[in-house]
Amino acid sequence: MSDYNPKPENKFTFGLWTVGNTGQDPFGRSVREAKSPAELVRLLGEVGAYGVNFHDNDLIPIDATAAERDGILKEFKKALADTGIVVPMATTDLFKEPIFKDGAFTSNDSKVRAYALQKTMNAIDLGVELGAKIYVFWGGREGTETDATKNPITAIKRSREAMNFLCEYVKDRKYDLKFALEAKPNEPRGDIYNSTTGHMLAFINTLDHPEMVGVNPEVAHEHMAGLNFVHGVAQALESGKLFHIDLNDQAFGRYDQDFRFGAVNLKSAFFLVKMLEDNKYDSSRHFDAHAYRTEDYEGVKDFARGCMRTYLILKEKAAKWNADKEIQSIVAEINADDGSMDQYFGKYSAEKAKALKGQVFDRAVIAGRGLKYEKLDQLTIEILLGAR
Ligand code: GLT
Ligand code: MN
Ligand code: MN
Repeated sequence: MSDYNPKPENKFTFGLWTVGNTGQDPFGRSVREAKSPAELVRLLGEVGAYGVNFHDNDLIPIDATAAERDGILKEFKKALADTGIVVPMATTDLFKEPIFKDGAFTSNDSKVRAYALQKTMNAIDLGVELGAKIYVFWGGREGTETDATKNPITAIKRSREAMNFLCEYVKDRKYDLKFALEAKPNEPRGDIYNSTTGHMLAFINTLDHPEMVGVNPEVAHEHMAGLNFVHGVAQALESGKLFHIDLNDQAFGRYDQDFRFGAVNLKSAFFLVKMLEDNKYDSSRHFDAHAYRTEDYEGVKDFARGCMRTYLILKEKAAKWNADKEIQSIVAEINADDGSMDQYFGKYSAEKAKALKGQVFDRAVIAGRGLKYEKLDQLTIEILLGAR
């Protein structure tokens, strides 16, 4: 049994906005005093995280003077150096300011669209200066409350134009930086464009430099849409597009809860961790979540430690699942293949098609076989419950 202590190779990261969340919600004010970016880095150092991510304005307030900016950056860099915390990812706040009330890259107002590009270029410069290799785009305001207001086809074209422009900017500056697009179905807009990871994957293929762009799926966002997160992540992984991941938890059908990883759907968290580990996923494991509003900063540390600890426990359980003889014998049995159909698979040929059309299948015999999935799932549950 491991000590479940996080190690740098786990690449556990937190956004400044996660451990820095002060508990403000639409119904209530902050319950924790705000901490500076440097203080948050030190908190992350204390709990054993690997990295910190930020929006431009989490680090530098939007109206900061040049002198204020220099002071904040100096303190932040010192905290990074003192703690060994790195900055793997950065992003732009394109949602908080009133100017983005109707979107950024998809706004009907060309001044808003141009400002969003300018703000993002500046934020990319800042992220790269601090070491970021991944740049996340979460289009929180890119949507509508009513489709009377914006043409959704125009919105897709505007999103594409912005991504193409910013990819060229990165190339022009010779930055070593990739983009990761993060989907969400709704909140804060009534409906957000490119609402799921699947939409994003399809959109990426229409860009001028698709090789520079991948996805950043978030557990809560796919669960809000009622989807199986593991399947969405599988599609991203299989197509080489899983550049980053936002881990948290969420009850189905609720608002964006951003709970501690594993706090709600343990089984789905287990299969997610198993898939990431089995496939040697090697980018950040970013916990995009925050502590309950009931907590003080000790509770915030409990929250952060809890995210990492649950991940490591599930990783251990996944190894147990892979090594369990009974489980593996069922897995082997349900995947057993006598090779008698090999001739029909693989590349199409007219001969194969003709031969396959002539093959006789005994449907009743094939369908009559029990698949032992009840047993397999129960064994999985017993591993999760610590009974195996
Ligand atoms: C915001 C959102 C997250 C995104 C962040 C990146 S900010 O908190 O809820 O899901 O990942 O912009
Ligand atoms: Mn997120
Ligand atoms: Mn979220």
